[in-house]
Amino acid sequence: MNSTPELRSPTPRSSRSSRVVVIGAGIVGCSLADELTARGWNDVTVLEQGPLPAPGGSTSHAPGLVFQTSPSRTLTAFARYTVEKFSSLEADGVRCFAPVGGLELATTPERLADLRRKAGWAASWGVRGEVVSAARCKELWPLIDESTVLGGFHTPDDGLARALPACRAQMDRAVARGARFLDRHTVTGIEREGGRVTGVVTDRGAFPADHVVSAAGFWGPVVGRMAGVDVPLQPLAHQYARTRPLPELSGATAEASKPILRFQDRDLYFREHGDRIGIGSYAHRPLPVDPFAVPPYDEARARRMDMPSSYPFTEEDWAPSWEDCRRLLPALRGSAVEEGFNGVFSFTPDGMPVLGESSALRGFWLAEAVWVTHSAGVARAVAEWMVDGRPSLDVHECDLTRFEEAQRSPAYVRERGAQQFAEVYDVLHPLQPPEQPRPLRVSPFHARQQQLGAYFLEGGGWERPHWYEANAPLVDALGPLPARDAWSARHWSPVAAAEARATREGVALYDMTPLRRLEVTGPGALAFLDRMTTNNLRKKPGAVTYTLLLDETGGIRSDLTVARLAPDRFQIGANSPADLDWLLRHAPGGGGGGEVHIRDITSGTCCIGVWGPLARDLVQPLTPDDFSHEAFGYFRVKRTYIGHVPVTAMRLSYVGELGWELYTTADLGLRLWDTLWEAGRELGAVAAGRSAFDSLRLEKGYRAWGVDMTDEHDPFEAGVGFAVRMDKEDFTGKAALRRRAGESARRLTPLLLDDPAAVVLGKEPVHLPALGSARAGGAPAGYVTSASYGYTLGRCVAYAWLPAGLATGTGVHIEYFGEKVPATVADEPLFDPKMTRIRR
Ligand code: FAD
Ligand code: THG
Repeated sequence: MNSTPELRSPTPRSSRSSRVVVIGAGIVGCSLADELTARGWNDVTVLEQGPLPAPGGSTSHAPGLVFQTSPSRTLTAFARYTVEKFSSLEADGVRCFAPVGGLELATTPERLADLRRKAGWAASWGVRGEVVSAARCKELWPLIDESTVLGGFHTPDDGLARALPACRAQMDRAVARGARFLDRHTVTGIEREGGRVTGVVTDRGAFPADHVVSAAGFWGPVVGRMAGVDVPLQPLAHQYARTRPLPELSGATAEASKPILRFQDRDLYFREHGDRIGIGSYAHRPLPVDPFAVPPYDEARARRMDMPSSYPFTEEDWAPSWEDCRRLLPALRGSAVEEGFNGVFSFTPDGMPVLGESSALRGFWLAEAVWVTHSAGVARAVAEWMVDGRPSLDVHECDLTRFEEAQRSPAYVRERGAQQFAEVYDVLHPLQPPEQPRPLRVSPFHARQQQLGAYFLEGGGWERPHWYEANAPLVDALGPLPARDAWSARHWSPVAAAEARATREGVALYDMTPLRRLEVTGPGALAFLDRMTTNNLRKKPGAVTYTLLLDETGGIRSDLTVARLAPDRFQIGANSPADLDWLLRHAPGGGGGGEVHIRDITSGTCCIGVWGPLARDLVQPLTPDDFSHEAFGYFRVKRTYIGHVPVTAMRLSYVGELGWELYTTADLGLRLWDTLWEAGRELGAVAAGRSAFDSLRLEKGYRAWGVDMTDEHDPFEAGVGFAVRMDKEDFTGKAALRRRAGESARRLTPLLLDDPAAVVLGKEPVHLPALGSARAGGAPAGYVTSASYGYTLGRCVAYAWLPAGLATGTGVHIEYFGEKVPATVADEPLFDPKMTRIRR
């Protein structure tokens, strides 16, 4: 990977002399030392408060089950690398991975369906797996009572990671390359100067460093506090027990021979330990642990079951699970638990790891809330990030900057962490909102939305209406809609179809408040934004530009709208909190100076999208300005008034209709809503929600960053090359784009499902029958990113990463719950390709 001169990062890169201190010698710290030294960063010191080789963190007693498949492509890729790497590692002659396979059981139809969905993810992300019969489950695990089992998901390449040997093997390699591991060193302080980390202090002296990585596991918040960095993870205890030897397993020579087993319907998992069975349970109440109150390692007390990360076994929490175990495995009826403990590990508000460099303290990195399963993949990503400036895999779901400020309070982290524990094995719909804490963030229109019967889901802490029951009477006029399967009918309503139609035929109000807004001001603002993004921003005030933030390899960091409000004043429509971090990180003076000043104005402002063919009829009478096409063109911005409310009006539309985004301050939001609502009455204006919004944007082919495209993709293969001006002087990523131009073998491809009644939801594998890839067990050609029913088109629209060059009309199969759903490669945009609806 090249580092191009236009990237001016405050972090020193690729200097062989970077001194790294890693805090913690659990599986993450050991893997990281290995991955860093493998990249030539040999000045690595790992500081560990406990004694090696089993210092007493979560790794010291992790049973090491590795189920690779997850809804997250990133986590699955992490896990695949762990399996690959540990399979090649040995310590004391012991292989660090035992490929016994994995088996997940279904005892309810809902779970069986979910396993079919999971088989889809496995195929999409490249893990072998197959949904199998109850009889096959019994063959694989003869001790189960299969009478209540409906089927299972068998993954032959899953298995057991031997966590401590894997620590040893990676530690030894790192040490051979020059790393140091110092145990019985407790880090007590993080030293910094001028916003950068300079080293750590321990009970046995100070260690200067250019980079400090906290791999302190569930102690993360404690180390974070030393650095002044919030670490959003909640430690919780989880019960693990081993039975007495079972006669049924006597004579077992191997540590384990049967697949690792999950019984999610009862929140349980199992593995063999020779002739005993190890059982883990998530069925009990959440048992939060205060990381600040964890007793230090006590040499006198320490045994495997008595370490800082293990608390006494609470029998009363175990009892109901034991009954469930004995029902599933009748051989346990004559047995008992021999030893058990409540082991502590980390849960984050969204269940994902927290990785990356802190924006509050440069050079201070986090690699926390990581399972053994994902440890090697995480370590590789963090090492690449430190050495090369970015991981090769898209890790935005794990980036510590993903959390909104409102999602970092201890109360939020505690509640959501406990919920993640409780939901670990639940069948979760992709739209399922958290129950608590809600409502957290609401737009100024919230009360009106409630009056209209909004069906709220949640995103980024925001309450977001998906449709409004007040529009239910419009459904009758639609004609019959295809029936939905139970899964795709969740968090969905036919009212969304009515709202989509109202937008295409009349006018609708969309609450766009959660759309992130940044303000960039100062004499250096234009030059800065021009250098950071791909499109031409050197236009007169009044212009809005769709443009891309690329990283130095040409990968898409985000797509933005940049409105030039005044010569030195820009308003940016952005995606995630990471965009703010990225801009601040690269701005002269850190974005807080007079030259360039960057501010997130989302919370203090609000936005309504007024879209549809009647949008002009609605807005024009309310404003003193001329909103005609001639006076207020497409992708233009004006400061004006709507009734009493001063607004910034931008003429653009993510739903592909005539109209405006109207921005004002939060205090005036309700007035803006009411003004538009009153005026809209005679035009039949409706409020419309995100369900319609998603459908309309996919018909129009507008990409969603983080879903359809990420930093793994370049603009050309993602279909947003039109926003790149290669003739522009220079911008981050330009040199890399020139190098990779035309190389791409893949393309974000629009698909239309053939059957008007069929739907898919996203993440499904796509097969190309013409290439023979639809054979049973054959690897898919790609996977769906976004999908939504296109109510205007009368077909479900899906976008998928597929081999480049597929002709329009090519037939494909999308695998949905194990069924092959035929679809056809289409020309985009699928709707209004001549833009006659927007430009008029
Ligand atoms: P740790 O192993 O906790 O390492 C962190 C280290 O940092 C510790 O050794 C600690 O002593 C050290 N440290 C902390 N503070 C300081 C300081 N100030 N100075 C110096 N050193 C410090 N995962 C799976 O993938 N599969 C499983 O089957 C599985 N089962 C589990 C069962 C149980 C009962 C438990 C408790 C966890 C299980 N996990 C499992 C989770 C997994 O064990 C952890 O997520 C993983 O081990 C975390 O590794 P780590 O390196 O981040 O943390
Ligand atoms: N509104 C505003 N900012 C945004 C979004 C938004 N920023 C983030 C995200 N959404 C950006 N995504 C898009 C995607 C497409 C368009 C606008 C924002 C769009 N594209 C037109 C097209 O492709 O035909 C116009 C492109 C052009 O003329 O350059 O409108 O929703 N404020």
